[in-house]
Amino acid sequence: MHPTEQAILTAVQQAENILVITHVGPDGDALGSITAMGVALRQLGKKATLLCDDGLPERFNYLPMARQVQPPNEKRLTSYDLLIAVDCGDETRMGQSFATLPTAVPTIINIDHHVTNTYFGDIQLVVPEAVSATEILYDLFRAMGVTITTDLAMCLLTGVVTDTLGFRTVGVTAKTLRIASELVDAGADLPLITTRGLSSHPYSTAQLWQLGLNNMRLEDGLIWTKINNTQREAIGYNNTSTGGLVNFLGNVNQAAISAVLLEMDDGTVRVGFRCNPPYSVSELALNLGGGGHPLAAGCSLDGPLDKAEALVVAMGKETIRQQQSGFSED
Ligand SMILES: [Mn+2]
Repeated sequence: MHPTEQAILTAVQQAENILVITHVGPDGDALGSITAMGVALRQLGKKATLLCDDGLPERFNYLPMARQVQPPNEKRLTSYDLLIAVDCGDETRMGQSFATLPTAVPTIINIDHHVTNTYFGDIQLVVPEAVSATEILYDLFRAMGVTITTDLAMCLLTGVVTDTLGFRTVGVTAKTLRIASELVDAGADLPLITTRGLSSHPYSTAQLWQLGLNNMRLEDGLIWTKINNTQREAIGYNNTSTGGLVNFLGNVNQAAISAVLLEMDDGTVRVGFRCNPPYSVSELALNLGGGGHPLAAGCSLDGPLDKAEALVVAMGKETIRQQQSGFSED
């Protein structure tokens, strides 16, 4: 066993009450990871509390332990022996679930695959090459002797399928496919996961696309759009993600980088970035106080929306210029 895996196993064995937190505005990998960890800890005879600021969207309610994934509430204990953060590039991604903890947790384990991970915590299992946090968890669980049950396979495959957009992203390797096939062998329902994790969406998401596509602009390789708070509230869209719109825009042939700005009710602006190789958006997001992966990243900016837009457009175009001059030197 790798020393980091051994350290995680020891920390888990020594802990009684374990807190697991995933990132705000959770995606399929965040939710697959937190529920997978919950199922694994339960199998190991541990008590686990699963926290996520924004709860679990209904389309992921097929996940085992889905109902246990909650925003911080009275069910939370006053102290925990161990905190495991999954799919979080930095501590702020854990949101209020972490920020409002009444007492500090003595040991923090950071399990993640974001290239911008800050290596927070006491034990770090950060694997940027992994296509999803659940891909890391698969290897970890195997090393820890956790049995990959059908329940666990459903959680793990959900992360792999959603973060790779159905095995379509550049990081997908033969190993990813081998893990996926192991998970299907263990009983995971791939068509269900693909439908619920990637294809299905509420009408409000279609309305968000309608608004976003109406406002879309393309200049100097940057394609972007914005949705203000009034528009967002009018359609009842209460998610911090862009509902796939930023991916759609990122695949416009004439665009190098795409950005979608979403104004939230507290006045902050959530920004999603996408691009295709050889471009990268992780540095751009990091420079704006966020983080992510080379081809998919994001940040949260202070309002007002027009000011945030001006910043994103200026820095987005500058990123494209700089990266293009880098390509021509090679
Ligand atoms: Mn992820």
